[in-house]
Amino acid sequence: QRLKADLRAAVDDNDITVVYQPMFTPDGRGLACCEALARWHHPEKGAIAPNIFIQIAEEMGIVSAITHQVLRKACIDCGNWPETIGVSVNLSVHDLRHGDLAGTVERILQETGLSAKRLHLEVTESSLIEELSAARAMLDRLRQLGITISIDDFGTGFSSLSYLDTLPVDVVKIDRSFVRDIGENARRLKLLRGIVSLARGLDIGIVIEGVETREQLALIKKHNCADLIQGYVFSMPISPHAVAALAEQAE
Ligand code: G
Ligand code: G
Ligand code: MN
Ligand code: NA
Repeated sequence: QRLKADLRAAVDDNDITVVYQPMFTPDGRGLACCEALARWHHPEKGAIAPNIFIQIAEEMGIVSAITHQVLRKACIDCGNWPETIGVSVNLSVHDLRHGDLAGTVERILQETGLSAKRLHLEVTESSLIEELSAARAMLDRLRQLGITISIDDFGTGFSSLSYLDTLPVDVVKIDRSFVRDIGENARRLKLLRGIVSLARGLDIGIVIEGVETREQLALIKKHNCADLIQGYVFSMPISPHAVAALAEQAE
């Protein structure tokens, strides 16, 4: 109960902060985009894990206020990076169900001056499947603005691969569970390659998440499994200033 009151206060005070995890081309040279990850530093308890406070916010019905706060901060921070770098913001299932997200996004882009082409929005596979009929029109509208829509945690939501071509998405972010064992288990690598070739056939971009080791990276490169890589092998989530520094160094 106390935590709920504290979270409400933090959201009201604009205290949710954002860190960024870069996505690189597989050669590690091109920094293409950064995923915005919400952080809450509790005055006494310290850092609270995002999956915990996001779930509390969902229960309290205030998660969209967090989405809007993260969106605004992400658009401002991205505006300070080189133009080739985009930013990717996570949506909650509530954002698909309630409110006028497309209108809010449009307003935030206007106010911050960020080009829609630089903004990506991530919806988890499970929330997309759950809310597809409600979300389709809104996602289509966002895509018409020039925003990129990604399916997050792809492969964990039990959607049928056969209808990937009907979803309003541009990119799949393949869940880290598909990468974990590719070095040890030949069947896991085959499964990953199968998903990748399917997405490629549909002109859908591919991000592989949770790449931790050089060995995993080498296999992904060898089999040309990804357009972009996000994972500890390249970078942890970092501050907006660190992204700018990294971009400079990469140039
Ligand atoms: O870095 P990590 O521990 O940040 O993130 C844990 C989980 O919390 C991930 O599944 C991530 O997608 C989710 N998450 C992080 N930031 C946000 C956010 O701003 N909104 C939503 N809905 N989820 C987020
Ligand atoms: O669910 P989502 O894809 O939004 O998750 C982002 C989460 O994944 C964050 O908690 C981030 O810190 C975490 N993460 C990022 N890279 C790695 C990695 O290489 N390995 C693991 N285990 N987690 C990662
Ligand atoms: Mn994500
Ligand atoms: Na994910």
